Amino acid sequence: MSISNTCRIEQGVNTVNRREFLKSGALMGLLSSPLLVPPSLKAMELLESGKDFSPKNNGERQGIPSVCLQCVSGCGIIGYVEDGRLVKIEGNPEHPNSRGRLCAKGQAGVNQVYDPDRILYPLKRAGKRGEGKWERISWDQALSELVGKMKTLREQGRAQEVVFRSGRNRIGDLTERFFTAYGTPHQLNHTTICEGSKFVANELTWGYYRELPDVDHTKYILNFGSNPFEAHTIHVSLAQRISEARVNQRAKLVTFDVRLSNTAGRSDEWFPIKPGTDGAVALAMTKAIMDAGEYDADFINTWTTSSVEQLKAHLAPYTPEWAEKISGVAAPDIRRLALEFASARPHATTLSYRGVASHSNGTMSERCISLLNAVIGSVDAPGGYGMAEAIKYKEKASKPPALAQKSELVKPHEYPLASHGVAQLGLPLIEEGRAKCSIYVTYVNNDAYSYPDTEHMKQILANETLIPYFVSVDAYMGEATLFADLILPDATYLERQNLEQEDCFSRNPYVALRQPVIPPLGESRPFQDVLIDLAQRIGGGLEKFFDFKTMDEYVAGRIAGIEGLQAAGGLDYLKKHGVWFDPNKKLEYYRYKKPIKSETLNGTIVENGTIYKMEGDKKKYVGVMIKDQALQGFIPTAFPLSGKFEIYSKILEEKGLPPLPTYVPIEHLENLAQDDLILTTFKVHVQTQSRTANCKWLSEIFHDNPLWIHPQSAAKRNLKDGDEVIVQSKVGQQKTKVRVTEGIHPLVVAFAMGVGHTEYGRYASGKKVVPTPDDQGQWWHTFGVHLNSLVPVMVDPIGGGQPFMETVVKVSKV
Ligand SMILES: Nc1nc2c(c(=O)[nH]1)N[C@H]1C(S)=C(S)[C@@H](COP(=O)(O)OP(=O)(O)OC[C@H]3O[C@@H](n4cnc5c(=O)[nH]c(N)nc54)[C@H](O)[C@@H]3O)O[C@H]1N2
Ligand SMILES: Nc1nc2c(c(=O)[nH]1)N[C@H]1C(S)=C(S)[C@@H](COP(=O)(O)OP(=O)(O)OC[C@H]3O[C@@H](n4cnc5c(=O)[nH]c(N)nc54)[C@H](O)[C@@H]3O)O[C@H]1N2
Ligand code: SF4
Ligand SMILES: [Mo]
Repeated sequence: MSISNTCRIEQGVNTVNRREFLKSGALMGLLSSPLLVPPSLKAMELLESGKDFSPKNNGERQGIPSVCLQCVSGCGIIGYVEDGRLVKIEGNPEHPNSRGRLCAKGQAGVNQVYDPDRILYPLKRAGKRGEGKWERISWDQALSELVGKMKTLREQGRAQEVVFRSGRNRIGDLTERFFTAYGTPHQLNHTTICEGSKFVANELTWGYYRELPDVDHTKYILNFGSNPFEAHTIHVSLAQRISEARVNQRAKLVTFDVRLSNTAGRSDEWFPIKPGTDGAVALAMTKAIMDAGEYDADFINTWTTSSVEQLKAHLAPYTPEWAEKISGVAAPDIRRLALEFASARPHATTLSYRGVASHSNGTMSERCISLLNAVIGSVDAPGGYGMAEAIKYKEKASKPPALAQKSELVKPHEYPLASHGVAQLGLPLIEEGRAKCSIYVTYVNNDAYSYPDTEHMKQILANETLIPYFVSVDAYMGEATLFADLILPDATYLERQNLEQEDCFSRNPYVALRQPVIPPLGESRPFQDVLIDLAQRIGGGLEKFFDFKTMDEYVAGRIAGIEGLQAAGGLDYLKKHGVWFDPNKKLEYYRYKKPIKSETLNGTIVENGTIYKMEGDKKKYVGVMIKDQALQGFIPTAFPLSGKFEIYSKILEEKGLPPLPTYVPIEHLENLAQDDLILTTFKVHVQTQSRTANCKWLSEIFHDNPLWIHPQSAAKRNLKDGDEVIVQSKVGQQKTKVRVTEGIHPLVVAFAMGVGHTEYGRYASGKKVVPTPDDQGQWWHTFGVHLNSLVPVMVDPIGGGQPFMETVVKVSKV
């Protein structure tokens, strides 16, 4: 059963492009998400012909390998170019993670390049801020204006009045280099409007920010609030492996989601859980496992900071019956699933994402979920809850020294454990006066669409006293970019260059190259090149840290220390193949048990069982003593951990927070009034966040997002499918339509992210940015409703995450 909105394929126009596209993947995807399209024969032929995708070998049609950025997953692609025009994108079969598969969004990347509303020239504001009137200017004029302002500020000792914000920034190494050399600590990211709380939970518990479930070998997946068949941050690579595991080793997939997502619909069992209560279910499952004696005592007693006795005592109140009252998941099911999960050990793993992380108890709930893996000893086991490892670059170019000033915008002092910052507070704290902002520079960012309380965010962006000068580096007219004073037209991801790595489910760490498959259109320029240029123009020492002339030179410098890649041919190899990995070097299982070489132990000290090396007055983690052996342990990243799996967290204890995984009820969801509902939000298979609704092929399939509502809740409000409603929260109200469906918890209403734009060009909003007549047969004129203006800015007090999935609302018929 498909629960996505019905598409209108039958009624659309029949251009050749479109038909090819549908044949090649989108239709198949719609019928059977996940959208996994095998590489075509053409790609296979190329592969067999000596694995060389370089243009000269392929005659008229050039195939250039690169990396997709329609979402964050980093799938390998091949862009096919005919007569200088990008005509098609397919999967790169050499890529160890995506293995030649691509989703519909990946294929629609062609649309990003040729979007008729794309910004191709530098633009200067000509009317009032946000009015949408622009004057085309030259690059020289644009950069002179910006450089003038930035130089003056810096000379006056006010470099910290420049605030930089990026969203999906894949050149963070360069932007950090630039803005640190310039002298501002205010470099905001978007992690906490995404999955920040999950990262913090993992960093507090076992060091690495994200788990790498070994789905290839797993027999049991307990999925709390992720939707890997449509979303998840490594979507295609994960979805294809879950599908295979279910066939190959009959792995069982159990999903907890407030809504019948496409993953829930294709799971063995789906539980419509009450929002924000996953932690309670996970704790009750853990208790059931402990009570039945189905736990791994050795792992708990040896490798964690807790013990079987302590855990049993702590879990005593968390009975399945207790969890049933909180979550709505029946106690017998909780017991049964817990024992099934434990009996598959160690080939069993949890999977979780934003359905857990995007709550005000996100960090704690995520810790409850990782505990499940610890008690059954599946941590880094075959088929279990693994850990990725990145290949380290050794920067050749010298790096600017760290700045002494810390940023109150990036890391407000109230949230000392929010290691990835608190992105949603960035603009509100400027308004509060926490830091002065004279120039706001944004890159791949959309505060006015993707953030909570968007009407308020827009007011801040419109306020020239708070933000006197706003420069947006963008390729499209995003809702935030509309407020800019200066727009620098970026090249699309198909026209720019950077290195890429994502956690690889085949346990093959790899390095991939995103490279231009065609030169930038119009006068657009990759921001990476602009940064190199700006550093020279601003000078004053910045140029020292940008002593490379081109991205080629910089990228070659970063990979110079990777021996295997160098032996294979370095940058040339990456340009030909798009990706490099050492097939003989798979991540081993149980790496935490690896002995430490005796020479590494020279000059180390041991404190409470943790081995350190002193670097100046700083203790650097080396390993952990286990039964008189020096072993690698769980390597800390953001926090000073012990090297054991920290079920008991001293760091949390010191902050007065529950040191053991604990269920923290979400107060405002506990005290709902009779007619209150909980507004949640989700991703769909063919749109990504704020960034793909301009793709004609995608918006043709998905352009409307009526609010999902359960028949019982609809009946109480006298609503039928398609009726108009007003949704009201404490920060705003908005009109939308409803879709009545059994596939949602009766207390919940849900809207899809990705559409409902008010800008972003004709295909996303009906508004033309560039007045060309060519609409390529656009037949839809509804664009959905985005409800982020109803979501209040909130903060998970531990991990800093923005709770997007717990807005209390009233829904009434218009
Ligand atoms: N309601 C709701 N809100 C959500 C979510 C949700 O599920 N529901 N999800 C959250 C999550 S997980 C995330 S990660 C965030 C995502 O937040 P977004 O801001 O949507 O995502 P990004 O991809 O970081 O930034 C996209 C913006 O960058 C600009 N852009 C697009 N392409 C380019 C380009 O090639 N170059 C440059 N320079 N700019 C470009 C455009 O203005 C575009 O709007 O949203 C969060 N907000
Ligand atoms: N197609 C597509 N793929 C994407 C993206 C995209 O925009 N589109 N964005 C990428 C990014 S940046 C990210 S961070 C990932 C996000 O990947 P996911 O986290 O997998 O996706 P989401 O839709 O954000 O949230 C997952 C699910 O949480 C459910 N949920 C809400 N509240 C609760 C709850 O209290 N408990 C439980 N158990 N479930 C709940 C929602 O119904 C939703 O189905 O996806 C990435 N991949
Ligand atoms: S999953 Fe993401 S990276 Fe992979 S093809 Fe789809 S949009 Fe591109
Ligand atoms: Mo995200």
